[in-house]
Formats: sequence, C-alpha cells, structure tokens
Amino acid sequence: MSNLIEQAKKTAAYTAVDENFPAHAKVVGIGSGSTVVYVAERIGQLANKAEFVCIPTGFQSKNLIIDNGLNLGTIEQYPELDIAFDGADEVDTLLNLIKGGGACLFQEKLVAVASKKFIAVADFRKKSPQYLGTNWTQGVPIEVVPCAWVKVSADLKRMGAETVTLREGGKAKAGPVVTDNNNFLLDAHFGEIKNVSALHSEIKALVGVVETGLFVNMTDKVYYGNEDGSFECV
Ligand code: ABF
Repeated sequence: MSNLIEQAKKTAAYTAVDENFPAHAKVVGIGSGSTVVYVAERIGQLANKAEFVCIPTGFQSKNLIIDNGLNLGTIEQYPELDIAFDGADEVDTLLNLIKGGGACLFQEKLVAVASKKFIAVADFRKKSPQYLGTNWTQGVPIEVVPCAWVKVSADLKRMGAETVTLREGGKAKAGPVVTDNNNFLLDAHFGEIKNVSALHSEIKALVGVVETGLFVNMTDKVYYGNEDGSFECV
C-alpha cells in the first residue's frame, strides 16, 4: 500500500472524527477495514474516552476498540447509537455504498441503521464518478445462509447477475469464507448499478439472503482523503 493511500485514509478518518464526534457521546459504532483503524486510533486519543462505550461490527473491530483503550459494548446492550464511523468499498454520488469486501456487512449494517448519524471514511479510490459498480469490480457482497448459496446463486443469475462467486479463502484458506454470523458470502456482478434501492430490495427478497452490501440512503456524510493530502466532505 503506497504511503499516499495510507495517508489519505488517515486524513479522512481523523477529520471525520474531529468534525463529527459528539461532545457528549455515550454510544459510538466502530466499523471494520483498514481506514477505520485510524478512526479508532483518533477516538482513542480523546480525553473523555472513559465516558462512552464503543460497539464493534465484527472481530477486527472489537480488537480495535480494545487495543485503543476504549470501552467495549455490544449492540444487544446498546441498540441505539449516537454516531457510527465505517469504511466503504465504493460510494456513489448519492452517498449509497457498497460494503462487505471485508466480510462484515451484516453487523456493519446493523450498527449503521441503529445510529443517529452514520459517517463513512474512505480514500479517494472509493469515489465513483456516478454509479456503484464502477470502481469496485468485485461485485455486490451478499451474505447468505450456507445451505442456500447454490439456490441464491441461481436466483441472482436469473435476476441478471453476470457472474456470481462464492467467496473462498477463509481462515483455513480453502473453502468458503465464513462470516462472524456463520454464513457464506456471494459476490454478484451487476455492472453499473443505476437503481441501488431496487436492486437491494430484489436481492433481499430472495429466500436465503441475510443481507446485501448495498447501503441505501443510510450515510449522512462521507469523508474522502485525497492523493494530495487534502480531504473532501460530501
Ligand atoms: C469495511 O471495510 C467494509 O465494509 C469495506 O468492505 C471495507 C473498507 O475497507 P478499507 O477501509 O480497508 O478500504 O468497512
């Protein structure tokens, strides 16, 4: 990873925390991925960090909270969050997101919908010129119940997916990736996605689908770190 990209992630994350962290926050969501590492680092530098609890979106995120000396809570204990920060695989011009490249999409969505404010942080490569499916070429991540993956794959192809792949290379490096919720992941290519909401609803209605990596109308702001060291907030 080049230094410019790493610096862009850090700029996006630090600025997002500095400009949005509520002075009297009680419950804060911490997402997953390499950009959120800097979110957790910045939140860990706050003088009042003993006064709020952080809710993770998966295993990596839980460790980030612990490693930065933050209080760890669960979404079952705290189903209402003041704010959540998370990364993204791609962002369209309406601030819809593709997420799930890191396999944590279900808990990421659970935390995002439970938060009063949801802020995405990303480096410049994640910004689509218009539609989702432009920069992110790995397909829409879809979490499925394991025994349903073959049936859902066929459904997705009937719906128009160009390819559908069972994500492999989990902990054992052979066989399917198993999510934190013990499910499988499919990556389905639909090309450029012009109607994100319609595609999400159609996929979500398939029996066997737990959740899609399409985050529709959930994001309040996106912070991008740019190549030249600046940031952009949209
Ligand atoms: C998570 O991490 C994901 O939903 C998304 O797949 C990914 C973004 O990662 P990074 O910040 O490493 O690009 O938020």
